[in-house]
Amino acid sequence: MESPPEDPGPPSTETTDPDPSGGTSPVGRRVFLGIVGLGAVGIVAGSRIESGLHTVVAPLQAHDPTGLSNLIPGGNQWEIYNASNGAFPDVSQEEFQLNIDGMVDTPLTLSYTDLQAMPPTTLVKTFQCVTGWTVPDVHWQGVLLSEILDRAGVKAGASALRFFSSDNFDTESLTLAQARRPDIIVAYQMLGAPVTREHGGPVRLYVAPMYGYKSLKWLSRITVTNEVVPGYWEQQGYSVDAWIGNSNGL
Ligand SMILES: Nc1nc2c(c(=O)[nH]1)N[C@H]1C(S)=C(S)[C@@H](COP(=O)(O)O)O[C@H]1N2
Ligand SMILES: [Mo]
Repeated sequence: MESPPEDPGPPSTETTDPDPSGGTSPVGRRVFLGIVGLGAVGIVAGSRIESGLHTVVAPLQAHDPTGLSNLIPGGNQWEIYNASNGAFPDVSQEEFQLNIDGMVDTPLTLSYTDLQAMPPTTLVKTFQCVTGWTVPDVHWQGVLLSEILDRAGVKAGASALRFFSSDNFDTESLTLAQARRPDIIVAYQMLGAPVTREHGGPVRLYVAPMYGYKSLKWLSRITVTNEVVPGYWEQQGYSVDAWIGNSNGL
């Protein structure tokens, strides 16, 4: 048998070292990546696989080194990502608040019902994680970022948005121009129903033209600013501009 083509491997061998001291790791030893495979047949649904830096360094490789996606019946199904400590934030629709602050004329606090009362945008697209798994024809509904920005009023000199999660861990950024695109929403529905807790509910970002890591889960705060700050996954080596098919992921 011929051996398979050589895998270029991760860009830096340093990052594959579990580094029990936590000292030189770009991530730190407290970081865990929880992945729950939700197969359509449900065989692995509910199981939980957590490991330390082994899976955290996975994003640096252009495939799924955990092999987890192969275990999911039918393939092409959701993997639930939570780069923090594996505990999903638990925020009810009633207590949910989205704060918009920074370089705005009027800082806003929007409730779930405030978002639902704004003009809705529906998007249907294949969801694509940079590690290679995809889910076709996912329905989303939410509010365009541009609607929210117009309501708050963006001050002169602002050029970027920073997104915070109630996991208090992952963050994301977009340029102001990207954020005003018609295919980027603050989503309160996913898969035809309210966004579930695992998928980042009650409200997550959905950045349709970019890889999944831009679609920050458990969205809690948007800060209008003048600098693009790389989020957690980008600190692991992924492109800040995560255009599907035109970034360093695959
Ligand atoms: N807060 C938070 N948002 C996140 C992530 C995460 O670890 N934490 N993972 C990202 C990645 S890499 C992907 S592919 C998608 C996966 O969405 P899902 O967990 O709903 O399948 O969420 C993105 N948003
Ligand atoms: Mo991802």
